[in-house]
Amino acid sequence: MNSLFRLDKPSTDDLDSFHDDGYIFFPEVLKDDARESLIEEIYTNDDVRRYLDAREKAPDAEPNSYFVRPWNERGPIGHQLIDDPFVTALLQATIGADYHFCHSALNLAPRGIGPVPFHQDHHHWKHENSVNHTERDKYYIQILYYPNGFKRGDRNLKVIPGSHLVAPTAEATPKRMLAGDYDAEAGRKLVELPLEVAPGSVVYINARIFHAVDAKPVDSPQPYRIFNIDIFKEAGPPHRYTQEISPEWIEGADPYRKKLFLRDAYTDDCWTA
Ligand SMILES: O=C(O)CCC(=O)C(=O)O
Ligand SMILES: [Fe+2]
Repeated sequence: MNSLFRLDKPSTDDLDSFHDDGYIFFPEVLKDDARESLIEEIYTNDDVRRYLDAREKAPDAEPNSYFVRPWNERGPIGHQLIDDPFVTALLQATIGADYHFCHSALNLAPRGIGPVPFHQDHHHWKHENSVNHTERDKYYIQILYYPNGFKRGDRNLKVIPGSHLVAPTAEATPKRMLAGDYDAEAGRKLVELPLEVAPGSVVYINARIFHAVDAKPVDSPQPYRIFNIDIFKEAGPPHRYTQEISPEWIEGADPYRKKLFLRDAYTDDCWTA
C-alpha cells in the first residue's frame, strides 16, 4: 500500500511526546495529493453538499456545524486512513498491536460557530458500570485530521499537555488544573496550549488529555474548517459510539483490516447486559 503520509513511523521524540504530553502533533504530514483528494471526497459527499447548499441559501441563518458520526460515506482516501501503514505503525508504537477501530466522525465548522469547552473523551470514565471500571486504564486514541488546517484564534484546538497524567476524578476539572492544583500530580506545570496547524496536519491524542476548541470568528478568512477523526481503542468491550461496521467493509478487508473491524459495536445496554 502506498502511504498517504510523508512519514513511515513516529520518531523517538514523537513517542516521548505521546507519553509525556499526551499527544503528538504531526505538521503537514499528509502528502499534498492525499490531502487534496481527501478534501475533494468530503466536499463531493451528498450530505455535505446539502449542508453547504442550505447554508449558501441562508447565509444569515444562525451558524450550524456539519457533524456526522459515524462518518461512513468515505471515499478511497478516507478508507485508507483506517489502516494506512503510517497509522498502523503509529498505533502499534504507542499502544501495541491489540487494538480495534472504534468509530469516526466528520465535522465542518462555519464562520461564527461557538467554542467547545475543555473535555476528555474517554467514555469509560463517565460511566460507573463495572465494565467501565475494568476498562478505565486502557488506551483510547483519537486521530484528528485537519485537511485545511486552522490558525490560532480561528477555531484552534488547544490542549493541556500532561493532563492525561492526572487521575480521572470528578474533582480534577480543567479549571482546577489550570489553577495549578494538579501540577504536583502531573509532575509539571499544567497550562493551556493553543495549537496552530497548517493544512494536512494530524494531531494524535490520548483521549485522557483535556482539549478544547476555540470559536470561529465571523470574519474568518476560512469559510469552513474541515475536521475528520478516527478513533481506535485497545481490544476489549465496546466504548460509547463503537460503530457498526457494514458487511461490505468487512468483506472487502484484508486480514489485518478485518481484525480492526471484528469487535462488538456499542448498544444501549452493552455495559449493563
Ligand atoms: O474540532 C476539533 O478540533 C476537535 C473536536 C473534539 O474535541 C473531538 O472531536 O473530540
Ligand atoms: Fe474531544
